[in-house]
Amino acid sequence: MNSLNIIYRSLLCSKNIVKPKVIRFIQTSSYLLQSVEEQVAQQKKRNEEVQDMPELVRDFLDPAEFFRQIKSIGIDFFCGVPDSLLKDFCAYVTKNVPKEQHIITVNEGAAVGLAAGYHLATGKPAMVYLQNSGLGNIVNPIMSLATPGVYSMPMLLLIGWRGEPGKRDEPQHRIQGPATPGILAAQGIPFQPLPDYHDGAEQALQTAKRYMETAHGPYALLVKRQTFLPYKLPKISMDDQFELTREGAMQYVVNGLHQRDVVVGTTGMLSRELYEYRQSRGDGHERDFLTVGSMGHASSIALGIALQKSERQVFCMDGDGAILMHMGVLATIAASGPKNFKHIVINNGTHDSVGGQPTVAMDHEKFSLSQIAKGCGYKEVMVATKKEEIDKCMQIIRQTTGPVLLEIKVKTGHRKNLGRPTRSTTENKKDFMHFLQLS
Ligand SMILES: Cc1ncc(C[n+]2csc(CCOP(=O)(O)OP(=O)(O)O)c2C)c(N)n1
Repeated sequence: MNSLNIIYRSLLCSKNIVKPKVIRFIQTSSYLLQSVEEQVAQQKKRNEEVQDMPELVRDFLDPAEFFRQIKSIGIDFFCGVPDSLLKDFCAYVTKNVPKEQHIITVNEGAAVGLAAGYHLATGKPAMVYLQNSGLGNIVNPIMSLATPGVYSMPMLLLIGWRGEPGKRDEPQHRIQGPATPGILAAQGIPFQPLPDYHDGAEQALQTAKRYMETAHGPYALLVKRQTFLPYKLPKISMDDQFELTREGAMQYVVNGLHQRDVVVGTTGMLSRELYEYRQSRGDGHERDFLTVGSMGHASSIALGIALQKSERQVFCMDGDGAILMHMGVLATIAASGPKNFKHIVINNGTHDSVGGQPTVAMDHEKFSLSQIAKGCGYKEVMVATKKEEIDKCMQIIRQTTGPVLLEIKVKTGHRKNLGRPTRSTTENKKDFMHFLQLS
């Protein structure tokens, strides 16, 4: 038992004299100090200790075994957008399923379309995996294509249930989590939580199979957090090409900004890193709008601001996964042509914030974000990979008429001790709007 655990246990014994807040803090710290593997080992030990009380046992699904169970109900094709709650299963699929049978799509709606095409060609259902944040993206192709009332396309939806009631989570997930069952019900999709033990998972899959065979529609399994045992993606070979991480690149970009510049940060860890960097510089947070949810919409938010505040330079700090999710907006930005729109895309070739699964932007030989932006009509595009290049590009970009895009190619990865914004979304919005009004 480590020393924090000992302190925690002795605090529990003297519960009456210690405030609950203190206990919670120490419990969290102790948890954070352990690796996932250590936590799983500790849980297995606890399971052994409570052998005579099976109701206290905590189970996990082995991604490999769950994958075998899915195959056994006749599913061979997998597609979707990765999620942190599904990361171990997604990692297993990414590593073990051939490319022709597994496609990481740019958004969740595209995955439903892909599964529909697969069904048309084979008569079989596919699996579509997604975070519940992506439910909005599937509403149209579910309701107007896959649902039994239209084309009756069976498919198995595996949905990461962020914000599950009763569990701590971020503001946007606390809204989407409790609403998730209702959103599925409104679309006529039957669902159940995925059990975290294999017999239960087997039964759930059999129910899904029967529904897909009889009603010929989508069926959903809701995945609660910590359902899967850890499964790590092998190191991505392209990683060593670049020296900077997303966090480092973001810091050099921020160093090149002026006092009155406005930033819209994309969904995921970039905004969290930006928040911490502002904190460490003693900058305040009023210059940044953090797009906590709404993946893929940071650039539209920045466009909306840039068009109204033509005297301010508006920087959108985007990710490759996010820009791919709603890429059509690049054409809208170029066509509406705000001179003050400055688009910085930090391309790590992965969905780093939810487990590091690759995006198509990883293949730098075949795929070029800067050329796509140019083709859409951006006035200027630039590419940087090193600190000195970013410094230089930031000087040029401020003087260049927009819309302009700087793609910064970096390696994947992040700090393990990255925090989350401690200020509320309401405070952030208020301060940001006030900052925008300053002349
Ligand atoms: C509609 C939607 N789908 C999925 C997610 C889960 N999600 C949050 S961040 C993220 C990855 C973002 O990738 P990228 O833009 O490349 O940024 P990175 O994390 O690599 O910095 C995903 C898939 C989400 N928040 N919203």
